[in-house]
Amino acid sequence: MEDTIVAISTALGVGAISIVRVSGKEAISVVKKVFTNANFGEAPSHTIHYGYIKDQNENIDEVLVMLMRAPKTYTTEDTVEINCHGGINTTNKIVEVLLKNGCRLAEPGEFTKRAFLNGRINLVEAESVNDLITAKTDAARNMALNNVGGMLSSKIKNLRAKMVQVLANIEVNIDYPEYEDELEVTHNILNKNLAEISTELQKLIADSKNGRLIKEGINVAIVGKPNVGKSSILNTLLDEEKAIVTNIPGTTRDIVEGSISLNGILLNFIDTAGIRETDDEVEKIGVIKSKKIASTADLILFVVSNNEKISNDELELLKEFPREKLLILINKSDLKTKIDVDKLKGYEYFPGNIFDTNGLDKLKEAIINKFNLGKIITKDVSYISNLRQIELVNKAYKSLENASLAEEKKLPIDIIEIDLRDAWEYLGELIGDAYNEELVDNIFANFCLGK
Ligand SMILES: Nc1nc2c(ncn2[C@@H]2O[C@H](COP(=O)(O)OP(=O)(O)OP(=O)(O)O)[C@@H](O)[C@H]2O)c(=O)[nH]1
Ligand SMILES: [Mg+2]
Repeated sequence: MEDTIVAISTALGVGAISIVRVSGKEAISVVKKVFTNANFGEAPSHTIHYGYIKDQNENIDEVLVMLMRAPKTYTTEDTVEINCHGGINTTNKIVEVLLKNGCRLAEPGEFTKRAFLNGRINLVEAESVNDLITAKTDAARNMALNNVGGMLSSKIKNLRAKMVQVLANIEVNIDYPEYEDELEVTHNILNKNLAEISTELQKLIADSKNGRLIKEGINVAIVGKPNVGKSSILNTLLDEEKAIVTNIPGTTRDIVEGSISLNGILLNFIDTAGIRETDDEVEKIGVIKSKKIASTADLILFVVSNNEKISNDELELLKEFPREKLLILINKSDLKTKIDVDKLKGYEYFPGNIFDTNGLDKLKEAIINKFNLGKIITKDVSYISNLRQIELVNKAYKSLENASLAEEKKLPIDIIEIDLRDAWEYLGELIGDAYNEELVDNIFANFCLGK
């Protein structure tokens, strides 16, 4: 935190402009040493300056430099952003010059980590910055932006405030146990408040499923035996010739991926190698991979051919997958029906083919129904959405349930207090009120360099 850090904040590649960001106590004095504009060092905050970045006497690039003095900056420290020409050599050279003059290269996410450690944003807001950068749909971006702005953390803070009120009430009782009436009142209030908080936590947990869907989308593995038309289906869905299609069984060897947005939710389709017994070494690896992809997918689109009898191998394979994760597409419905659909009794299946887009509309409809996508509110929401957050809210909920149970049994009030305090602490951990250094390092390690 004492070091002055530097990093390229834009993607490294050829572009009109790149931004090199510097933050820390020496940010202004280091840049002053390598910048030709003489007014820069004494200029007021939030001003832009024109000049050249130089390496001793050699000009490196013509730049615009943004000067932002603490504390109204991203990190709350003195911050300088150099807008240079967006060439790889130019940008790297500017970083090199700054390193030579006293900066240290920032770690991934270190600017945002400083914003957190310096108290400008809380942990949930910091995580949302990353969500915003990686958002792939309008809904994901909208949710992340709300959370960067504090929508989710204020929900958590309100819950904690309610808990504190109840805790204070309990404290009064522990301090003045001689008032019997007071104890009765406390139990009544406690009952009502615990129920209220519990409902809100339950809602947070229930909504987190939507949060994950909005943020990560749905992974759909397209699996089945060779030649049933899996890759053709992928191409039709994406409206793009992404995967190779031939009438030779065993065409697809490796996975091919592509995504579309459905009701604002990202569907990631993963086409896999047709599953069959084979002596071909490459195909074997493909088959193992297909099964692995299917086992981790949110949905398995199992493709069979309308034009063939369903084989025992296919029926055996179907049994390997959890039924609730399966949708069966009877492809090639334009061809003569030879399949015996009775064998698919108990499974959710529907016909389709790659020439009739309405058929694939049915597939989309089936996915919408399966994941309740029609009911998900994707606008102006602030769901919890990562595993860390979900785990902590679950822990808070469990502690609260224990408190409610103790309350029901009319156990001594200080026992209830312990559970309630635990719940309050878990939510504190969620927003980073209390944090563990290793955990914080882990969170920010997933960020891009320069953010
Ligand atoms: N008539 C008809 N032919 C189809 C349909 N879908 C795919 N095909 C044909 O079926 C053959 C196999 O298609 P692919 O998409 O390569 O099949 P696959 O399941 O990916 O096969 P592997 O990669 O070998 O596992 C090709 O000749 C396609 O043109 C369909 O709906 N109707
Ligand atoms: Mg294929």
